[in-house]
Amino acid sequence: MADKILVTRSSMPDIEEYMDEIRSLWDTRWLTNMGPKHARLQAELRRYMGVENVELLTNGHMSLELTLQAMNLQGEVITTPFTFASTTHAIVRNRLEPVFCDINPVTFTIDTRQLESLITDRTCAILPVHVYGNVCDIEEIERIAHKYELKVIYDAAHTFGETYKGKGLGTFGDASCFSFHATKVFNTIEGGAVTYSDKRLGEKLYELKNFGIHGPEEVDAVGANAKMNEYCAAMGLCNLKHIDEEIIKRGRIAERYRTGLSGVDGIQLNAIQADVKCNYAYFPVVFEEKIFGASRAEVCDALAEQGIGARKYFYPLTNTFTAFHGKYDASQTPVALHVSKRVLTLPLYADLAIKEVDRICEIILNCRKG
Ligand code: T4K
Repeated sequence: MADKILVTRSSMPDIEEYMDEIRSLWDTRWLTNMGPKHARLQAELRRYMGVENVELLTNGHMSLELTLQAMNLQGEVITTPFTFASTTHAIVRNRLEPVFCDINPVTFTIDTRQLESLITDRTCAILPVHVYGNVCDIEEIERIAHKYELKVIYDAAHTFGETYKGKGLGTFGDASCFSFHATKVFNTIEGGAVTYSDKRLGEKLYELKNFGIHGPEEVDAVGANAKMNEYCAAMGLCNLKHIDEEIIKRGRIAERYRTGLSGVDGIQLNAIQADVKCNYAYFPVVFEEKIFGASRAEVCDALAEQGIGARKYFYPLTNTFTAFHGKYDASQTPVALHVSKRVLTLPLYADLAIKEVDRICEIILNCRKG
C-alpha cells in the first residue's frame, strides 16, 4: 500500500535554510522573550498581512483567549459552534457566556440573518469564525456591531494570506486572531498572532503575554506567559519566504478536487467567494447520503482503508461537547448540526501529488451505491 496521506502535512523550508536562520542563536543565546527574530517576524507580517499592528503569541488559542481578556469583557458573546474547540473554550475560559448563532449553509460562517435576534442587553461582543478560510459577511457584522456598540473579534485561524476586497483580513473588526500551528497554511511550528487597530489593545496584549511585566521592577498586571520563542519565529521567517508559492500549489490541488467532484449529485463543495483572495486552507465536502448514495462515514472509511486520513472538521459541534454537560442546545443551530454530521475535509497540502487527488476523488465516487 502507498504511504499514508493525512489531512494535511506541515510546510517546512529546506533544512539548510532553517539551520542558517537559527545558527545565530548559538552565538547570542537569546532564545525567547521578544528576541530579534520575533521583532523581524512581527515587522514582516505587518507588511505581508497589510496591517498596522500585530502581536505574536505562542498559539492561536492564546491569541483568542488573551484578546478577550484584554478587552475586559463581561456577559454574552455571540459565536458559532461550527469551529474548533478553541473558539468556544476561549470564551468560556474568560468566564463569558457563548451564545450560539447558526451558520450560513453555503459559507458555513455565522448567519447574519439570525445574529441580530440573539443580541440581549448582556451581549458584549461577536466572535465570528472565518471557518475553512471562508470570509464572514463582514459588512453586515460591522453594521450590527456598530448599531449595538459591540466588539468584534474574528477567529481568523484559517485565513492567513487572504484578502477581502483587496484588504488583509486582519484589518477588519476590533481584532483578528490567527493560528500559525503546524497544520496551518503558514506555520511557526506553534504560534499565533492578533492583529488590531487600537494601540491600547496591543499594550494590554503585550502585558498579558508577558506576566504583566513592564520593567525589571515593575509588574502592572496579572499576565500569563504566551511569548513566541526564537525557534518558532525563525520557522516563520523561513516559511514566509515561500508562502505565495505554497498558496499557488494549494490552489492547484483544490482546483483538481473541484474538477473531480463538481457536478456530482449529493456533494456540496466549498463556496467560491467573490472579492476574496483565497488561501485554500481546507477542502470541505458535504455528503447528502440519500442523494449521493453513500454516507460521510462510508466515504471516510473507504478512504481510511486506502490509507487516506480525511477528517470530520468540524464534528462534533462545540455546543454538543460533553465538557459542557448538556448546557447548550444544538437544535438551536440546525444548519450547523446538519453540516457537521455530513462534512469531511479532504487531504490538502502544497506537496500533495495531483495523481493522489485523482485517486481520492475516484475512491469517493466509487462509494456510490447503485
Ligand atoms: N480557531 C480555529 C478555528 C482553529 O481551527 C484552531 C486550530 C484554533 C482556533 C486554535 O489555534 P492553535 O492554538 O491550534 O494555534 C488541528 C490543529 O492542532 C489545530 O491547530 C487546528 N485548529 C485544528 C483544526 O486542527 P487536530 O487535533 O485535528 O490535529 P492533529 O494532531 O490530528 O493533526 C492533523 C493532521 O495534521 C495530522 O493528521 C497530520 C498533520 N500534522 C499534524 C501535526 C501535529 C502535521 O503535518 N504536522 C504536525 O506537526 O487539531
